[in-house]
Amino acid sequence: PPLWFSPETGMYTSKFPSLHLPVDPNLDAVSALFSHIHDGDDAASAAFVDSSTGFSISYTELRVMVKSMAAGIYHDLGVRQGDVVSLVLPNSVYFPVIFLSLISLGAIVTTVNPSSSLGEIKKQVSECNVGLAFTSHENFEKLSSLGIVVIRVPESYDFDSFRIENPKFYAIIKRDFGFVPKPLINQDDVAAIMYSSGTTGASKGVLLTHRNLIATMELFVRFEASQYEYPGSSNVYLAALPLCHIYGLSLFVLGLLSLGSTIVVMRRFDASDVINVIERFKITHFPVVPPMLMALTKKAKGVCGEVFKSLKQVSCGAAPLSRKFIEDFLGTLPHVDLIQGYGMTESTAVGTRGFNSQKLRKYSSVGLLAPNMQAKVVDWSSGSFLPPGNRGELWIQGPGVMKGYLNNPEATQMTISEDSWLRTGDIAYFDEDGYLFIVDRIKEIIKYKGFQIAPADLEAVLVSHPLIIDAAVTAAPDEECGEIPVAFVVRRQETTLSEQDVISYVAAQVAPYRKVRKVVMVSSIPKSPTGKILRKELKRILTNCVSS
Ligand code: 4UU
Repeated sequence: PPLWFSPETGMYTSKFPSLHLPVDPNLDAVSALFSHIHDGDDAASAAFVDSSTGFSISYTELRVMVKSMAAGIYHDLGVRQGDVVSLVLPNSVYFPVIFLSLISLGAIVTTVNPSSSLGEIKKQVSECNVGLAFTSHENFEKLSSLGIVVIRVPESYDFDSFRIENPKFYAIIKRDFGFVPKPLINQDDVAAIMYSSGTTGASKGVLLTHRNLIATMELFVRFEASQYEYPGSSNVYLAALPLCHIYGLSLFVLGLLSLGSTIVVMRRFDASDVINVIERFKITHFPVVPPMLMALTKKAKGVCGEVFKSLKQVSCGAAPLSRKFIEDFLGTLPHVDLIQGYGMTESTAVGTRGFNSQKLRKYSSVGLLAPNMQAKVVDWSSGSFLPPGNRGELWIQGPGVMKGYLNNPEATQMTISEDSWLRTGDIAYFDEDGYLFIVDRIKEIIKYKGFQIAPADLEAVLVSHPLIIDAAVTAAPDEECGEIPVAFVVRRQETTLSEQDVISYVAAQVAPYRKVRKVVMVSSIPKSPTGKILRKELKRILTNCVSS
């Protein structure tokens, strides 16, 4: 057997030597990050650039801004260690500044997708006990209605103009350092609460510690860059992934900053604009989700190859990438290295990456286990641990794995075993070279364009309708979006409630990406004797509807 698999324990270990992670128990993630940035060339180069205006923040300025902002948040807003603050923000160069300032104070950040509905925001704000939120003008009214302190983050990067238009934010970001007592932060203190539904049920707060954030920085981002032939500081990354999701957060708010790379931030992904941005800013690396890869390929077909001269690597993750998308991309942009990565919110995005993929090009693999990570492939009927070449549920272990779910010991216990294995809910196998392939998902989540949708969240909305007796939600495959949510609905006998009525009802209460896109009226929901929805059965009904 290969060195990286033990038949005795059934354990896969990373093929890469372990990295020494910082041992100081009182190292916080922000200090860990800045410890890698030294005065000199790196400090003068741009950390962030806004893709539409070209406004930029150098590493020197970033360090100062994070300190000023931390002082402003401490003195003017009264935030203290352990307080939970919500970021309901689209991508902007201020997002990372606010995030880092907050966690440097020992405060905890919970990120909310800015397209969320009032109900969704309210749930998260109350579960996390949020007293303060940073948001953009679109969500200002919504958040203010929740009776918490709300700080509006300006769209403008012209300090002189927002000093007048938004003096509150100006005062915070431009504050003199003054004296801010340095809190004693333990690596095991929670720094962020991200939302995920895990393997089952409604979406839950994932507790990520400073140790987890340091792990993603070191094992996912810095390790990958150490495998390149060129220095990480020379790379220009395009940040079009949402910063509120773990994939974007790990890269653009944490890891890449420790390398001195330049990050060009797009407010939102726009395929037509992306080509111009790649050319204008000489983007070298572009992390995407599958629908973005497809859109990029489509646009690239009509464009002269010169435009993409700078582009070295496109990395894709968060959802399965079809062979068709891969082939189409390779045929269109053959000079660009394409790799996949795999991770979860619950593992702080640490998992596998196509590290060093120049050697073996296995495009449909999600890559090799990151350093310091272990895995098992578990046979779900016998519980035995499977050797390379065999499919089973993937379990992973290592310093990226979350502390647990917020206020939910049952869900934590179901997800993390006693000997600290994280059950991923993904079906996978390792090949004879140690490359991981994700082949299926047994957990309930639906992945729409890489975003998570928890069926249980939509089911709760559906059954709140007075004319709906029962409901269940499952995924239908979709070429462009990966999967779309389909609702099975049992309506009151005497009503004329239509499919469109159901779609509109849900759409009014959830973020646009989470809305139900198809409705099937049924006379009952298939359930087990204990009342659990039989999701496999739903999938079977769906396949029959499509084929008949
Ligand atoms: C098939 O989506 C994420 C994290 C994405 C990520 C992390 C590190 C991408 C690239 C990278 O290098 O987190 P969640 O919590 O939203 O969703 C996690 C789930 C996984 O359990 C799996 O079902 O998303 C799915 N998934 C993938 N599926 C994630 N990456 C992949 C992938 N192929 N490459």
